Amino acid sequence: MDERTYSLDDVSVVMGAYNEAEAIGPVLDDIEATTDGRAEVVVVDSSDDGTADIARERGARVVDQPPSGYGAAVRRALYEATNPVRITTDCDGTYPMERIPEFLALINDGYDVVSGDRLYHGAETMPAMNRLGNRVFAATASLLGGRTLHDVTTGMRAYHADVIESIRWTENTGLSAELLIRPAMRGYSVRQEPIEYDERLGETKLDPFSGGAEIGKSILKCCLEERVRSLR
Ligand SMILES: Nc1nc2c(ncn2[C@@H]2O[C@H](COP(=O)(O)OP(=O)(O)OP(=O)(O)O)[C@@H](O)[C@H]2O)c(=O)[nH]1
Ligand SMILES: [Mg+2]
Repeated sequence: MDERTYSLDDVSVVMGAYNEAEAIGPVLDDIEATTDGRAEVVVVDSSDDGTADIARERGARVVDQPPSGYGAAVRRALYEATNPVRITTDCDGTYPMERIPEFLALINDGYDVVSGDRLYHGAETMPAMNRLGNRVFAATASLLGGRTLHDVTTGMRAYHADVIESIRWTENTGLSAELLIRPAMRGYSVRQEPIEYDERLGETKLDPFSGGAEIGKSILKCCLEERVRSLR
């Protein structure tokens, strides 16, 4: 990757939003405060509860998309973003937006991916079943991926845009796992950074059973594909 030092003007913060009227205001206000309003904000929206209006009022770029799942929204948001540092978040109030400048500093230190690790601090606010599921996902991805991965489904990461643009992304609910596993297995430098994780505002959009099964399948598929790729 290039040696350029990036500022907050070079950051795009991106998210999918599906009926997050309760949460999106505070999330966008936190981003505004922590970046001095300098970051581009892209929201891919599938809501019918006024979420898009709240986002536009706060200066975000809103892209409309029919409800098509987490990954379809986040992938589109990552591609719509125009800046060289791309930071993902959920727009549900769970992720610490005040850590954005630190994530940017780690990209400037030379990391290609900075992944917010919710499990390091115990993730006590995460529902117990999700916590258990995430530990199983991390152990599976570490075993099959050949390096220790701590929190493969976190929604908060920073990426150098080259990583986003040089890999073909295929997963939907499992996109977050794919966004960590493929770069890690291709030798990009990945930093796993402990973060706090808060309770969600509003309703969850993920069914823990069908969603969990889909994520498990994505982990197996991505690890296997990357192994085969490394042998070619
Ligand atoms: N545009 C769009 N956004 C979506 C869709 N599904 C989920 N999202 C958004 O993707 C993010 C992740 O969804 P969450 O419901 O927070 O899933 P989760 O983080 O696994 O579950 P929680 O523990 O409840 O937070 C949120 O910002 C959702 O609004 C969709 O079909 N379209
Ligand atoms: Mg969430």
